[in-house]
Amino acid sequence: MSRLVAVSNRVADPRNAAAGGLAVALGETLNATGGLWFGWSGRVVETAQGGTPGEGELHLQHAGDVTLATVDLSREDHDAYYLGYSNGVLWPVFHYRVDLADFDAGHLNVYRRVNQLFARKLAPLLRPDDMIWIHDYHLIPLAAELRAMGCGQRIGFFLHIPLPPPPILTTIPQHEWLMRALFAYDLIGFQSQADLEHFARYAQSEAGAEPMGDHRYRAFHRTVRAQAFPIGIDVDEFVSLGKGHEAQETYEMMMAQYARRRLLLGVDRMDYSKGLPERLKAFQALLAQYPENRSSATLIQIAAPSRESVDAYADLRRQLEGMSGAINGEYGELDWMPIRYIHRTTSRRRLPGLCRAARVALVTPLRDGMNLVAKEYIAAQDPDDPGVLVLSRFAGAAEQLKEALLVNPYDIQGTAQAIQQALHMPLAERQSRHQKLLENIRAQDVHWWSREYLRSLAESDQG
Ligand code: ADQ
Repeated sequence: MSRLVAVSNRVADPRNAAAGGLAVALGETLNATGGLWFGWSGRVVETAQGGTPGEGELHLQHAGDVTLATVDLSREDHDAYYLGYSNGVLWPVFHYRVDLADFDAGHLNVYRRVNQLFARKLAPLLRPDDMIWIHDYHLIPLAAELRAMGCGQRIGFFLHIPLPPPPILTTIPQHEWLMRALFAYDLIGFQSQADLEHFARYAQSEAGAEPMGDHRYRAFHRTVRAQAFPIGIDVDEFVSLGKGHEAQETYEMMMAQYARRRLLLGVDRMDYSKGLPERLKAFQALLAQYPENRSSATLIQIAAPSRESVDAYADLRRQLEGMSGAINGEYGELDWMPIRYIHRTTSRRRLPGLCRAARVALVTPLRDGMNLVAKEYIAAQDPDDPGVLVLSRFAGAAEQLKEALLVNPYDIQGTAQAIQQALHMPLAERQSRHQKLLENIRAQDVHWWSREYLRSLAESDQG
């Protein structure tokens, strides 16, 4: 088996399974192959350290058999690459929010320069038969930069966020450059069939690509394989986290406090893609239209701080604070507040307990690559008395989780009705929906995801 080289914006210690995410997904293969994980160190150095601006220092660390290689970034590079282009242009447009994109700020050059820097630092660490797996929108041009330096290894890319259809994608002035860069990979993975279809449509209509069968497309003098690989969670790990002391304690505390009440739960990063204002409006509509929920239903909304130096995120924070205050002011009683809004990260160890205590989960993004909270909620339920998942049809997860109550989060009244249905769903229906959902997230868990992806990468023709 080839050595796995994983590349992502942030790097984690794969021995720390409780970190969740990519550490769990890639840890197994990285360990088995004595792999290398490369990315930004998370450190911003105020002045470039002895070199040309942006020339970051490389740090090598060992985590068991895995090598972690990370690079520092200068303030200027970090701000333009990470905040400016990745999160100021690619994130909003890929989430269909063209209105929030800042195309004029000129961050593209630095986005490219940082990818070149990563390529320069990574290339000397590579071996000829390595298999390289690059993750997410921060690093789209990395393979092209590595190829320009003569790297002929198999290189795959996985996009964790959605890919919008051509009329939206082409609003990015450099869309052709970005898509050409994608053709430097051997395999491109998307979260959903919808994203894959958008890629195929773009490739055909904008790049004149011919579909060649077996998931392959040829354009820009290269052939690339493109497929959907919906990312999953480590179900067993989340279930065992749920048996831990902190999860149990959280569950018991919630059950004691909300014994007479119905608990609804939202857990997200504070991000405009997650549909948080619309969710609060739908909850408000529930209280207005179905008064039996007053003094009874409580929404705990946890919104972890994220990218706070980007304006749109600071605006969202103010909006949510205002809305939750207004709804609590209108409907609150001396002994009941409808919304508990928490602007902090919850410990991952407590999360399963919180999920298990909630009768209903509201996972209602306006657009989401996948959304793992939906899957974690299912994994945390008691199969004998499971809660109900209300899920946006615009989350990648909706392609798999058909037995959830699927909603259009822009339709406030429709979402309120679905929440009401969830709160009153008979036990037998809850059980049968949950059983199918659990089978689904078990069949396509995170280990399935990395296995399938790496198998396809190993099989893909090069170039
Ligand atoms: P995110 O946008 O960060 O990820 P998501 O998949 O919902 O979104 O969450 C990732 C992880 O963060 C989950 O394990 C979740 O439990 C945790 N998390 C989220 N909010 C939290 C909070 N308030 N407190 C504690 N933990 C929290 C991107 C894409 C998603 C895609 C993932 C993985 O935007 O669509 O599912 O990558 O590919």
